[in-house]
Amino acid sequence: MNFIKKHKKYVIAGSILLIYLVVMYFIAYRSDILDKQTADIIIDGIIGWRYEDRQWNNIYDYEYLDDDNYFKVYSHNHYYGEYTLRVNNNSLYAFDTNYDSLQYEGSLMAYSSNYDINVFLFDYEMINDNDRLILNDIINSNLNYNMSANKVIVDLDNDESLETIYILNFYDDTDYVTFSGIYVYDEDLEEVIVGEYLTSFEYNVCYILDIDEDNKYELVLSSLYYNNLNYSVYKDSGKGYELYLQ
Ligand SMILES: [Ca+2]
Ligand SMILES: [Ca+2]
Repeated sequence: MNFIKKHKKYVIAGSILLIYLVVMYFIAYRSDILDKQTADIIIDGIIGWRYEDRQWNNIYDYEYLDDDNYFKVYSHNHYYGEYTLRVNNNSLYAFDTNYDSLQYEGSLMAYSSNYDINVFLFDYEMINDNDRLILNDIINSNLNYNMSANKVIVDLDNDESLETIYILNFYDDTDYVTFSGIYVYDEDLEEVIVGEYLTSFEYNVCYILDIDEDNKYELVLSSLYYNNLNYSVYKDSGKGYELYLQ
């Protein structure tokens, strides 16, 4: 006790130095972890993104998909397991350890990463009368019967309050898309992610996943333009969802 009192100044200085070193160590440690994070995300063999050196880039070369590289494979509402992949002519082929190929219909998303990527599995739900009232208000018109509208309910920002994502597509008599929109509705706040009149694009929400470990989900949207299917990632920038990867 006397020793501490006697050398109070040195004890305080030593403690501050120690705390400083511990904090600096954890900052350097965290920085080192972030530097080493890598991920590949591939959708349908149509598009892929790679995270490396703290940035995302498009994947153009799929030759690296060797037999040792196992990906976690998903549809929007199902996790299939781990498979090796082949990409050929914009198609994705997944093989198990016996080299049997995965039989699937529709869309597949696959990722391989050395950090946690959280995937939210969901089913599309039909809209109800209350949704119609909300949507009438949002798009300021009476919803006609040539409309395809679905919703997905999810807590996008991890605040324990659920958001509703509305997916709307209107068609005219020739099945031409006359309006396509994706909205996020949170109590009485709505946000337009995409919304286009007189468009040939048909948008849908295909995957919901957290690709960057910030506990907030990104949205993977598909856009169908005539027969041309493409995907892009939208991320909440803090001021709403914005195009992040394409
Ligand atoms: Ca929420
Ligand atoms: Ca995120």
